[in-house]
Amino acid sequence: AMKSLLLNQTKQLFTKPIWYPRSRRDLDCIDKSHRNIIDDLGNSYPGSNDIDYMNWLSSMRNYDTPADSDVPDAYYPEQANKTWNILYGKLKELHSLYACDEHNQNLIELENKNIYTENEVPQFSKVNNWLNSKTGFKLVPVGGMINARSFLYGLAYRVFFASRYIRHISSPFYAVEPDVVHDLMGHVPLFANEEMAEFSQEIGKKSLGASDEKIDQLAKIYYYSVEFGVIGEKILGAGILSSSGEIINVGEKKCKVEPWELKKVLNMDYVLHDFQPLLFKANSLTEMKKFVFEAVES
Ligand code: TIH
Ligand code: FE2
Repeated sequence: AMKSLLLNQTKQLFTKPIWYPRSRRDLDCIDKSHRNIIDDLGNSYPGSNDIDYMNWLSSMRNYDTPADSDVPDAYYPEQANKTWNILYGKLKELHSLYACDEHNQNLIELENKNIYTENEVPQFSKVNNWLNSKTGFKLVPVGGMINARSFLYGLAYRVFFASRYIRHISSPFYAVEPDVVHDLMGHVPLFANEEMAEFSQEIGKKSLGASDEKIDQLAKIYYYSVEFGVIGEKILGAGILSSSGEIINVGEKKCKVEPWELKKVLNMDYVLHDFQPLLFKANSLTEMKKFVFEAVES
């Protein structure tokens, strides 16, 4: 026993504790470099042959605003607003049929308050004002998909790292990476819901200073609840709600849906650039919250 005690103490001396943010302001020190999906996909990245679009896209990826201050407005060319317009109408209609009530209630409120309109991409400043009055969640722009640890650290402080660029107009119905439509039409209405805000934040809190292995588990729990969860017969996950193609695929029951179970979730492989083959459901948002709280404890 003595020997193992000594061994443990020696180990502690040599393993550096993992730094983690203790406040929103500390989030400015995390690694926000993002995956380069354009390099991954090359010519099959939608819009890769549209030079004006690709230039705009790279300018939109190139900014970094502090988590603690207001988000400056972004510039959207006419084509970007047109893409938004096409998708906004289509998604609203599909959400009324297939999205969970908690999502729809808040989407209607955003529209009634003129925060969302069909002709222009909404600016984060307006959205953040509203979110702040609901749950205190805040959108902070990043250039693309950042690493899981950094992303989860944001959630611990009700900060959601989000995209301001929009998918190319040539393929509006499915995007290969999260964009502003995904974040505004998928995530924002649900982050204004306190239960959803609570379990999202809980995933984030458990990530603070966690081992790499634990981070991988938390990312899967996040992915199969917040991004791709199902509630009863309706859709919860933002990854589905922002793609009209995928909503229809799930709504018409072309995708398998099984009861949410941690063991199964942790055994899944991510599907990032295509429709999901298998999703997991809870009977209500309250039950999903319970599943997530249990899952992050283990
Ligand atoms: N496929 C989603 C959409 O079309 O909006 C975007 C993504 C969310 C998560 C991964 S890719
Ligand atoms: Fe997302």
